[in-house]
Amino acid sequence: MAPANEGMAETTDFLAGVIEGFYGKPWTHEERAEVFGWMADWGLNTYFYAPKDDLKHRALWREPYSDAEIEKLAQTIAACQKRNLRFIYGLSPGLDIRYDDPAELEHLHKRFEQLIALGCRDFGLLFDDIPNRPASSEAGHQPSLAAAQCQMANALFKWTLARSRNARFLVCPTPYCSRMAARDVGGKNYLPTMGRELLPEIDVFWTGPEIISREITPAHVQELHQVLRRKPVIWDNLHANDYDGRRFYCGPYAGRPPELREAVGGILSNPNNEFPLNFVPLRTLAQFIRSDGNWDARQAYLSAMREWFPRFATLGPPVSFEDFILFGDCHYLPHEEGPEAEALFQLARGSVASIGDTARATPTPRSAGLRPGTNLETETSRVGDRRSGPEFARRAARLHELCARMAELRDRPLFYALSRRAWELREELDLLMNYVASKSSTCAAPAPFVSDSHLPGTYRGGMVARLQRLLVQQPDGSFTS
Ligand code: GDL
Repeated sequence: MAPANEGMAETTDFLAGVIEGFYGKPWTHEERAEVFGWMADWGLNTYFYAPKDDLKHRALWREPYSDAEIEKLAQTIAACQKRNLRFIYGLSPGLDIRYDDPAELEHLHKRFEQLIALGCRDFGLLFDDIPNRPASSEAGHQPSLAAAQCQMANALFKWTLARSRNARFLVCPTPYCSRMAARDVGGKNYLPTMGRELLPEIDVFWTGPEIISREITPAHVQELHQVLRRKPVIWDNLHANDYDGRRFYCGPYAGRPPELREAVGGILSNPNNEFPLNFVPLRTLAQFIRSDGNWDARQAYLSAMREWFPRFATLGPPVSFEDFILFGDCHYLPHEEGPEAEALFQLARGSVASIGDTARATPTPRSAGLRPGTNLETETSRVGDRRSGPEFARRAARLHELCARMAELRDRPLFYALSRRAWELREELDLLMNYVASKSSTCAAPAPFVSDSHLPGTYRGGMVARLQRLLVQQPDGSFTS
């Protein structure tokens, strides 16, 4: 790691930090104050306020904040600035804004005035996740949605600059990743129009090839740079979990080489909804921002997990660091498990496949065109191996025990953030361990295996689970019935 003053983030206009930009319950003031402390300690410099479900941020964007809300925001802005961090306020008017109505710009001014009065200096206008209606019905006299948004953003930026000299101003486009751009989300030629018509001082957000990008390369970003005529600022959803309530991610900031830093105007992570689960994601982002060329995401993860570990103090005897890593590896990144979890999965698979006649030969990850470690069930299959059984039983029992011990965590907010996921993991391990043990027992009659704790209706039940079983996703992403 480079010493703190050597990282490129020292160039103060490089935005490095956090965007609270997810759907769901916004963080509390106390949680934000805690993240500001982490960021200041770790050398991150920016917090971007954009919680989708702050009603006044999006659904009720025209309504002024009440006195009580202003009071809370004032505290948050003060706490942020006390740490010397840049506070950027984002507003998302795109659900229903009428671009050709001058009264709408007035509403935007009124909201920004409320924020400027609190000391906020930097702003963002977000047009992500809005209806993709034809430009004619929503863009007024503008020839396209992109042109209408650019005109509005330019006007608001100039208005802001007159009140906040040197204001940083960012826009999130309606197509904010390559997949969306390729499908003409926001209309044809949206990005070239934005590149041409948006004032060059305004920054543009980008999430990469995908909304949740496994990798973001400098080459990818440089291509976009040509179109946008500026370096994009990465809105990084790698650790976001608002799209799947059963998961969270505590793996490292990964899949982005250090050279990416030169190619972008900043990197802001939009992480897990559950605030306490973001220690490692943000710690490793900070390490990445400051690293020299020798970046190793796994090493960064292990060192961040070591720092996070004291928070896992329990009422009873300490949990082992080795088991803690296994648990973390089960909640690693969207597209891959950590190596310890992957090894456990392969042991489980080998044990199950060795029982009865279920062993099948299916394509290996490589022949299916996928990377090893991709966590699609259909991707890897091993012919059963009876020797997997004892090792699986040993490791699964350790993990099962750790999940149970989570209930004893002294840090209760941390436990509450983890409890449903730990519970679910424990339930699945319990079922598999009992299944393997029962089927492997030499004196077992060839009877069906039943678990009293996993009964139809209460286990994997409910409408969502039933709907999920109707379609099967193939390794290439397509669906079959
Ligand atoms: C999105 C949303 C974001 C959400 C994330 C993950 C952007 C620009 N917008 O598409 O609010 O948290 O996906 O679900 O990323």
